Amino acid sequence: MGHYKSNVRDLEFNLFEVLGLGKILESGAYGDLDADTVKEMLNEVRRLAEGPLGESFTDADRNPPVFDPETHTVSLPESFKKSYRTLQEGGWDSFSVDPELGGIDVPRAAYWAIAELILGAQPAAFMYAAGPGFANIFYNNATEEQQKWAKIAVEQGWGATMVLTEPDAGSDVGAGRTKAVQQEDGSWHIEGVKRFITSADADDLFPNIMHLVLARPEGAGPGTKGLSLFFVPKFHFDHETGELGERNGVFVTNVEHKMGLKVSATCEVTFGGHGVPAKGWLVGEVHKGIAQMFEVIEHARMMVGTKAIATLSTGYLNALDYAKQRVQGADLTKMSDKTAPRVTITHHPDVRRSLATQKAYAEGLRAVYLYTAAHQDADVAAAVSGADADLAARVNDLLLPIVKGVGSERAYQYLTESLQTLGGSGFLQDYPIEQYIRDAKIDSLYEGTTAIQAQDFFFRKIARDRGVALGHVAGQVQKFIDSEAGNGRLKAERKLLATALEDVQAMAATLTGHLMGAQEQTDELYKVGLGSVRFLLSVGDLLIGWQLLRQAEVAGAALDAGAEGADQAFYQGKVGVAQFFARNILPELTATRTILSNLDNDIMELDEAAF
Ligand code: ST9
Ligand code: FAD
Repeated sequence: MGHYKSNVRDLEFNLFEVLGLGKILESGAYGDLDADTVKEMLNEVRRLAEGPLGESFTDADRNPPVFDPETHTVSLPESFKKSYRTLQEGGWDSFSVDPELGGIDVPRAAYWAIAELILGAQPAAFMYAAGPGFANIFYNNATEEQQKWAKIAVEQGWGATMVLTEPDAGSDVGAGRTKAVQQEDGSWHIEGVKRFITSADADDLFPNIMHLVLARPEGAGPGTKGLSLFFVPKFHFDHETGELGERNGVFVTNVEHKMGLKVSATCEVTFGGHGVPAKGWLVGEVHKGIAQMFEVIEHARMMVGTKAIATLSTGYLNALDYAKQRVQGADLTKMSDKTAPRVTITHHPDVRRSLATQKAYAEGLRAVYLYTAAHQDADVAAAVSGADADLAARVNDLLLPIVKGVGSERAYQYLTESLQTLGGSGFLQDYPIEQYIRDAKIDSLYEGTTAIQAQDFFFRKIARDRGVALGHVAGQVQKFIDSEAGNGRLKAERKLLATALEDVQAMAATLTGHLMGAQEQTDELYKVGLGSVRFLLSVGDLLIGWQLLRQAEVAGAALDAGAEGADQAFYQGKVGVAQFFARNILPELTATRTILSNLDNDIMELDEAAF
């Protein structure tokens, strides 16, 4: 048995019992794809994830990539390459690209559910497998001539990278100095050094690598708007036949030594520094680099959040498994009886509290990312929340920083509870949880740190959107609160949810007040910055609570209908965890509301020396 513990039952519950995907598929909107086929796909990938894909998880951590500075190449552990190939051979790297590129039309919710299994078992493999997806985005932005290159990239199974970051341009992408010089033949020479680039070399996994690079054309303006997006292949190729040719002047010049996610090679990449020009082509022949790159970033942020949530889920399930077997101490009610029988640790209230919290966040966040994914398809969104295509896109935009920012922060926070459940054994490398924690820490950092997600959420996704998407989601929560959900049994919990919604709305109003106030007094903006991460996490808790209670409603109905055996336990778990979250976590939002309503700028005024 490998390290990875999947939860396909919960994925199916979300897709078919909560989101109602079966009905949408029945309408024929996705061709021949029906619910049974999606279930088969999930089970096929589960087998892969629990078997050969996850098999190399530990070995790949202990034997990280090796960089050869002479040849500018990266060697990956054989065990990992073997795992990766099982993903490729199954076609799971490319099945979801547009049909004209050879993929099948799959609802995004189903796609991300499948992705969760891969991301939980072997996250780096999913990241190396970005080539077809990135080629798809390139295809959608490309000139007719470039579309042929995108097709070649998919057909030949190229790898791909997204290249933004530089030593002095991390969160502040617009500070990038890498330059692009136009050539007479219409191509460009890229010159500069990028760092922290994922999968910039990948041993022999791919025949070629497509780098999507942000660089500043000579004479272009400052900031992100002065950046353009370039397609820079590792090897030149015949633009008609795809036959590979000379090496292009883009070279890996270092590989980082990291805390976790070690088998994912994080590279310094030098363009045009080794006597060979790094030739690139302007994507779509238009200078819209940052907007084009954000199409990639949106997918990558969704991936990062889903990765974190997948890791929390397997962490929780490993902890649960251990807790059910580990015998230690007597039942608390028999603590003074030294001869009392010893019990498994699941009998201890604090272990129960911890397991329930882990379960609530793992399953609640899963529901949130799948609800978000449901808004990535207009027809699914219409069925799930009544949003039209425009609103669906706004809701997706609104929720991406929740999936990414909240998913990563909560996963890391509660994976430590998973480790704690194992006691001292959790600290050992005999169990996967210490690696989960190391591997998941990156999720709150790359693709925009949590602070950046929180600012994106408030300034762009709420204020700039004039609260349209937030209003729609809040309306959905309110509708649930006002309903008879739970047939009388969830009444108290719906009330707690109502308080949480009011708390979040008050926080939004407070931050908006500071934003407006900044027109008169600019340092009012600091208060938004001081409160924004807590606001993001609070909205996350509200959405998790709402989704868990919606699930409890569905589960309650299934129980009333006479669910038995494993199903009965599953549904009882849904009701139990939703009640636990509503009673134990949601009330914390009231304290955060009070804190945010009393924000002051004192620590902004404190001299740096006083820190
Ligand atoms: C990285 C990679 O960290 C890590 C992992 C790599 C893994 C690779 C594999 C992934 C595989 C998964 C995917 C599978 C693919 C499947 C595909 C299937 C088809 N939304 O606010 P402004 C745009 S990479 C959309 O003024 P500043 C917009 O165009 C490194 N667009 O920003 C806007 O113009 P306008 C990641 C957005 O102050 C323009 O930007 N690095 C959004 O100039 C300017 O906006 C980061 O993430 C948005 N949310 O710059 C950097 N926001 O307003 C983090 C902005 O006119 N830093 N735009 O519309 C930031 O995000 C900064 O806030 C900043 C600030 C750079 C945007
Ligand atoms: P900084 O931007 O220096 O941030 C430092 C701290 O300051 C953070 O806590 C941050 O939240 C805070 N901060 C910074 N600016 C603000 C602000 N305006 N407001 C509030 N707080 C702020 N990049 C790529 O282009 N391609 C990749 O494939 C890629 N893969 C990566 C893989 C790994 C393993 C790592 C570690 C990084 C990767 N990155 C990649 C880069 C990654 O996206 C950046 O590290 C990230 O965006 C943060 O930038 P930084 O490290 O320079 O931190």
